[in-house]
Amino acid sequence: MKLAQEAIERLAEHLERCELEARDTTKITDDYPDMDWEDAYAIQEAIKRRKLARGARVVGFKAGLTSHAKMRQMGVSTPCFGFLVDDYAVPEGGEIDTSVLIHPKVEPEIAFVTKAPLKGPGCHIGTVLAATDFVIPAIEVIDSRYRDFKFDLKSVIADNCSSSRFVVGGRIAPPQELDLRTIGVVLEKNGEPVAFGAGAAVLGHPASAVAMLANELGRRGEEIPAGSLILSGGITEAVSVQKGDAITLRVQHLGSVGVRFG
Ligand code: OOG
Ligand code: MG
Repeated sequence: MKLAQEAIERLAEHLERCELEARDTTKITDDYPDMDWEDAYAIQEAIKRRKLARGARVVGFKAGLTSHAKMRQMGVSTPCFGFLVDDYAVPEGGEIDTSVLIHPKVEPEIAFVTKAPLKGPGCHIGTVLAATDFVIPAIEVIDSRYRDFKFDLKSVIADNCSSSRFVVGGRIAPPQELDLRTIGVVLEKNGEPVAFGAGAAVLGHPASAVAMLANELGRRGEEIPAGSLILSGGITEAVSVQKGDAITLRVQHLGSVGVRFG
């Protein structure tokens, strides 16, 4: 760790204020170029503690930057991991108020819901599929607190990987009934198809993103508890949305899920 606890708490407060007040900021590594990976995750943890103190509940986790399309779009080469709280959940078919967001984008994802704990190191696709109760289509809404979505990996980890909202819906299925590598997804904006892909875009198989998350948490002595919802990462580039847009995600064999921006 390179940063003092006081700086970690101050940066967490700053980033969370930007989230709650829908304000953007420059990336924190501009002011703290020496901060390390541990500092980045410590800031994310301090943001989590602030939310828990206000009564939020952790409902799951997310993996981000797990496809080449996303890594290319954001100019990074390694995935990042964050947490999800109940405040981020939006009901299927619901409306998201854009006035409380900065510059939202949507991503087509496959979400996993676990029935057994997953504890790394040593997790792989097999352990993940065995611990998965079902998979379900998910639209993730990301809203980086950094101006124009310009960040590096440490800054985005500190910012809880741009987490903002998520919507799950459509059909659920046990993962053994599907080939998650070849499963096709179509993302539609106002009825027009705008992005397409297949599950293999996420690290070859979306379950490998969940395995990486479990192994990363394991290094910190934590696990993915049973009953967690995990977003495995955008299959395509993220698509910008504005007030008035309607988004539908269609996933082969798993129906569709939609959300509107008001
Ligand atoms: C970081 C979060 C990326 C994904 O699914 O790749 C992410 C960002 O691009 O702002 O959630
Ligand atoms: Mg995502």
